[in-house]
Amino acid sequence: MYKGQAITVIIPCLNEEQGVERVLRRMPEFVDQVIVVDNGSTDRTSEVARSLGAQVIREGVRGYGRAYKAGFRQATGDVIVTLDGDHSYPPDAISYLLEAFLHLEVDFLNASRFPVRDRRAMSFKHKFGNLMLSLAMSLLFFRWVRDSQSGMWVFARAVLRDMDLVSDGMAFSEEIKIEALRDPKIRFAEISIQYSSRLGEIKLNPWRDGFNNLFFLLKKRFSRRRGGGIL
Ligand SMILES: Nc1nc2c(ncn2[C@@H]2O[C@H](COP(=O)(O)OP(=O)(O)O)[C@@H](O)[C@H]2O)c(=O)[nH]1
Ligand SMILES: [Mg+2]
Repeated sequence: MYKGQAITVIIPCLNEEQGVERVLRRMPEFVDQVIVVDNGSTDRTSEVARSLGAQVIREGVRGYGRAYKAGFRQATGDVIVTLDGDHSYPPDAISYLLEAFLHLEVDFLNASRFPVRDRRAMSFKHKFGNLMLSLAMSLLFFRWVRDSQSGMWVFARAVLRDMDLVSDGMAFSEEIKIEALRDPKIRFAEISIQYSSRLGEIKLNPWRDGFNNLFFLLKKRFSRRRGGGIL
């Protein structure tokens, strides 16, 4: 519990045995439920996560978005916090983000990786790609978002009820922010965190996922909403 709110942390993992161990060892005591969603890891990700007290969910179909949707269905907390299993996002920032979430009285808080202080954490190509995608999202949805691709968010579980989340892949990260921004009932804010270099191998394919995400933004902007939430 954090100031009367039950907290669920969700971590999607694909072959992150090294990173997830570090992340789980640094998980704050006040977190009530830790969910690791694994779909197809061939290393010891699930065993390591279970041994460190996480609830491990197996999802049959691959994909970052798919994993999150499976995790959301099992979440019981009032507030959901997400981060990668690669130890690039700081578990120590969870208390700081929750404090800001409550203090700012928002419903969705995005943790921005920018400005990146650790030069090894993100290559120039990645920074440039991230900037372009965030710029595209800001222009298409009329709201300045510094880091549309961040994987660390803090939000009230209740907001999922009205979200139309269709992406099963990496575009899920921008989609959940778009759904938050589009809904006038959801108060949105963004603050900076420290981002560091990941442990283990990157799952993102920069060119393929970059263009997919750009295309997804356009599709999301100009297609009709399906309506109905995911929970
Ligand atoms: N369960 C699951 N997790 C995934 C999948 N793809 C990526 N991930 C996890 O999602 C997080 C983000 O992937 P990552 O390679 O770090 O991408 P980046 O942070 O955008 O560079 C990591 O914890 C990955 O292990 C997937 O298909 N299934
Ligand atoms: Mg990552």
